[in-house]
Amino acid sequence: MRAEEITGRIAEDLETLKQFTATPGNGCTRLPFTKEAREAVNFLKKTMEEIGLDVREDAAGNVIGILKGENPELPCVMMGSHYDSVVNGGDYDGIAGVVSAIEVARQLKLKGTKLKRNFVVVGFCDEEGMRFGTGYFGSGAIMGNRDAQYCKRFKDKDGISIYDAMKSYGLDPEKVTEAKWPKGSIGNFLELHIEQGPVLDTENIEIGLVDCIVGIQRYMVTVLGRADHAGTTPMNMRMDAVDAATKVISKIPDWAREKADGTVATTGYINTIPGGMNIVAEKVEFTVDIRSRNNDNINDIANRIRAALDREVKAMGGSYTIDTKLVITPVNLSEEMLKIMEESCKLHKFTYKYLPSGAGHDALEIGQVLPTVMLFVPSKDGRSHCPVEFTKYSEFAKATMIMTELAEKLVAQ
Ligand code: HGY
Ligand code: MN
Ligand code: MN
Repeated sequence: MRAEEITGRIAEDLETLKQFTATPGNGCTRLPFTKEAREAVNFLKKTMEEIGLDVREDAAGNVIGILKGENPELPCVMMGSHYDSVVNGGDYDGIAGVVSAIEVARQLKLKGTKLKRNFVVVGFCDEEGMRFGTGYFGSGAIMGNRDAQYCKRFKDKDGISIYDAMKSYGLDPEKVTEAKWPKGSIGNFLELHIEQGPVLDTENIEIGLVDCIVGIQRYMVTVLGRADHAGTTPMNMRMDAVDAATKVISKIPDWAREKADGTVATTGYINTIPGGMNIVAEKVEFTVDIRSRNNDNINDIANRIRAALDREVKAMGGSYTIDTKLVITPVNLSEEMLKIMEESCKLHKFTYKYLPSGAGHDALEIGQVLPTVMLFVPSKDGRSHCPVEFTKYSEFAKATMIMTELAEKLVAQ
C-alpha cells in the first residue's frame, strides 16, 4: 500500500466534500438536517457503495457502511467521525475522519484482510451541536441516548426544533430510537481526527495517540431584568440585565485559570434583548462551555456560576434561568488499542506522542461505555473551527495506515 496512493484518494474525497458548504469562500458551514448535509451524505453513500460496503442511513441521519465479516453476529469494529461542521469552520474537522474510515475499509479490502467480524464505517450527524446548542446527536442516538422528547426540546436560533428539522430533512423523529444498536453489537470504536490544537504541529510530531478526552458541560443562561430608557432612568432604579450578567461572565475565565490544570471555560455567545443602544437591556442570553479532565473542576465552576447568578441577579432585582444543553464526563481511552497503534508507529518510524483531547468528539459519547480509541493528525498552527484549519493530506495517509493495522487485528479476533 503506497502512501502516495492513499494520499491521492483522501485528497480527492475531501476536495469534493469541501463544496458542500452554506458559506462558500468562508469556511465550511454544514449544519445538521440541511441541504449541505444531504449533499455530503449522498457523496459519502456513493463512495461507500463504490468500495462494496452495505450502505444505509439510519433513523438519526447517520450514514453507515458495512464491510461484512464471516460472523456478522459478532460485535463489530466501528470507525467513524462526524460529517457536520460549525459555522464558517474548517474542511477537516470530523469529515476527514469519515473519509479516513472509508479509506481504512478500502485498505482492508485491497489487502484481502480476512474479516471475522464486520467493519462498520459511520458518518455521524450533528456532533458539534452548533445548530441546536447540544452535541453528539448521531453517536448519542446509536448509543440509545436520544428520543423524540429530546428532539422536541432543543430548537435552533430560528425556533426550529430538532424534531421539525428532521421532518423537513425526510426523517421521522418519532423513530429516532430505531438508530440504537443492540447492547453488545459494537465491540470497539475507532476515531481518526485532526488535533485542533498546537501540540503535534509545534513539536513536529506525525501521530497523536489520544489517551483521554475531557468532560464537557454546556449551558444557555438567560438573565431577566427590565427594559428602560437609557437616559432618564437613574442608575439606582434600573434592573439592568447586562450589569448583572457581565459581573458573572467576567469571572468565569479566572475560575478556569485558577485550576491551572488545563481546565477551560468559554462564553462563546452573548445576546442582549431588545438590543438597542439607548435601551437598558431587558434580557441577556449567554452560553457557557466548561471542559476538564477532572470532572470535579467542571462541577465546581458550574456551581460557582450558579452562586454568582444568585448573588448578582438578586442584587439587580431580576431573575434568571439555566438551560442545560450537555453534561458529559471525561473518558479514558483503551490502553490496549493505543499500545497496538504505538507499536505500528514504531514499525513505520512515525513520530508519535500520547496526549489528551481538549475537544469533544463522538468518541467521547461512545467511549462512555465501549472500548474506544482516537488518533490525531497535526493541525497547522493549531487552528480549527475556522476557515484556515489545515492538515496535509499525507498526514491522513500515515494515520490511516496505523488505523488499518489496528483494524486488521481487531476484525480478525
Ligand atoms: O466542541 C468541540 O469540542 C468539538 O469540536 N465538537
Ligand atoms: Mn468541531
Ligand atoms: Mn470534530
